[in-house]
Amino acid sequence: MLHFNTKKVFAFLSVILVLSIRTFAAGADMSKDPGYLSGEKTFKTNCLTCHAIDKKVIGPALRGVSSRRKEAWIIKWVKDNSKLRAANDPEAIAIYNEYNQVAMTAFPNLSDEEIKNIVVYIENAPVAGAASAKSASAIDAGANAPATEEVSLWLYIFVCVLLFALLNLLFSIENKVSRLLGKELINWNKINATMFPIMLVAGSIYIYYYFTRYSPYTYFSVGSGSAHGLILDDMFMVTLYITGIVFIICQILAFTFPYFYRHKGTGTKGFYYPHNNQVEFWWTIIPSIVLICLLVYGLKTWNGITMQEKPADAYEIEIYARQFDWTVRYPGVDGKLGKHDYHKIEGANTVGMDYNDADSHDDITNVGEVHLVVNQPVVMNLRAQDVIHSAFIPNLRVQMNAVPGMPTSQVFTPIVTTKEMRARLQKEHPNDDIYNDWNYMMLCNKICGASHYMMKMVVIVETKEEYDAWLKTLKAPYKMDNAPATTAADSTSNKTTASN
Ligand code: HEC
Ligand SMILES: [Cu+2]
Repeated sequence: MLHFNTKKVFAFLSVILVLSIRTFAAGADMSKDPGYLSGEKTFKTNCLTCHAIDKKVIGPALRGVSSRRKEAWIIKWVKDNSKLRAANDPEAIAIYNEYNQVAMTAFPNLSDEEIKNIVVYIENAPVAGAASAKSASAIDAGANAPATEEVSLWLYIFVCVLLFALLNLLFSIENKVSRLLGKELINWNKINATMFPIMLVAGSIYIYYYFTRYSPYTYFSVGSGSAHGLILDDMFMVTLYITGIVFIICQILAFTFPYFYRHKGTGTKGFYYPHNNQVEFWWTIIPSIVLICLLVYGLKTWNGITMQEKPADAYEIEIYARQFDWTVRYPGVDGKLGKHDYHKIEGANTVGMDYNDADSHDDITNVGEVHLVVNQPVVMNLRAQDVIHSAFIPNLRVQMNAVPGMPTSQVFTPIVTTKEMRARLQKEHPNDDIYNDWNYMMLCNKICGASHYMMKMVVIVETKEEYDAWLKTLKAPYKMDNAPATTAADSTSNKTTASN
C-alpha cells in the first residue's frame, strides 16, 4: 500500500489553494462608455483570433498602439495593410517582417469610427487576469466562470485528497494490528461484495443529479432551431431510449451479482455453468436485429438530410474558412455566387473571387457574423484556405467539414429566429442573465491550430425583411477594389485585381 508523508501533502496542497485564489486587479472603469463598448464588440468579433491586449499571440500585443502609431496609420492599416506595404510605408513593412511576413486580414468593411472605438477599447481594457465577472458579450459567457467557483473546485479536490490520506493512514494501522494479532480484522471479501450495490445506488443518484442539474444547459433542452434538426433529435432520442434501457438492465445485473453470489464462508461451493447454446443464440440474434434496425433508421435519416436536392426556393451563401476566422459571401442582387480561384486572393478580395466572372461583382463578404433567413432553405457552401475546418452550429444541428481544395455544402432550413430562440432560453433560465444576449454560434469543430478555440462567429436568423435591410449595409469588395466603379464590359478582359 502507498504511504504518504501526510505533512508534506498538506503543505503542498495549501500552496496550491492559495495560488488558485485569483487576484483582482482594477482597470479604468470605461465599461459604460458607448465607444468603448462598441470597440470591445468589434474587437472581439474581428481581432481576438490573432490579437490579445497585453500578450503577443499571432499578432503583437495591442495595448499602447496609439502611442507608437498615428491614428490615421492605424485606420489605414486595419482597413487594408497590404495597401500600406504596396505604398512602401516603412512602419508597415518593418512590422510585417518582424512578424515573419504573416499577413493580417484586411477589414475594408470597418468604418473609421469603428476602428477608433477599437483603439479606445484596447487602451482602456482591463488588464488580463483581472476577473470580469460578467462579460459584455455572450460569446465568451462560458469562458468567464466566476473566480469563486474555481476556488471551491480546488477546495473540493483538497478535501478529497485529505480523506484519501486519512483512509490510507487508518488502513496501514489496521494492517499492522492484524499482523500483530495474527488474524484478519476485516473481511475484505464481504466489504468488496457489498461495495458493488452501494456503488450502484450512489452512482445512480449522482448521475440523476448531474442530468437534472446540467441537461437544461445542453442544446437539446430548447429543441432544434432547424427543420432537419427535429428529425435528427427524434432519431437521437429513439436510439438513446433503446440502448439506454439495455444499458441500465446490464448495469444493475453487473453490480448486484457480485453481492448475491459473494463467498459466504468455507462451506459454500460455486455452481459451475459453462455453456448454453440456446442462450448464446438468442442474445446474439436479438441485439443484432435491434442494431440493424437502428442503423438503417440512422442511415435513412442522415441521407435524407445530406443528400437532398437544392430546393427551388433556396438561396446560396458561401462560408470561407481560414485560420482562424470565417468569411461569409452572399450572392448579391443577381442571386448567384461568382466563380472563385485562390490565386486571386488579394486586398479586399479575401476569398479569391474571380472578377472575370461578372456574377462576382455584386458578391458581398463579411466576417464576424452570418445572417440567415428564417423558414427559407439555404445552401451553405464551404471552402477552406489552409487546413480542414468544420462549420458547426449546435442549435441548428448543422455540421459540415470545410476542406481545402474540396468544396462541400449542406442544405438546411432555420425555423426559429434568434429572437425566438433567445426568448425560449430566457424562459428556461429565468435567473441566468447570460441568455439576455444569447446568439446562435458557428464554431469550428476541427482542431485547426493554436487559436482554433477562437474560431467562431455569431449566426443571426431573422425575417427576410431584416435580412435584406442588413445586406444593404454591406459593400461588395469588387467595388472597393475597383473604385471608381468600372463597367461590366471590361470584366471580360484579363483584368486582375493587382491594379492597386
Ligand atoms: C489573421 C490574424 C489577424 C487578425 C484577424 C487581426 N490581426 Fe492585426 N496583426 C496581425 C499580425 C500578424 C500583425 C503583425 C504585422 C504583420 O505581420 O503584418 C498585426 C498587426 C496589427 C497592428 C500593428 C501593431 C503595431 O504594433 O503597430 C494593429 C494596430 C493591428 N494589427 C490591429 C488589428 C485590429 C484592430 C484587428 C481587428 C479589426 C486585427 N488587427 C485583426 C494579425 C491579425
Ligand atoms: Cu478551424
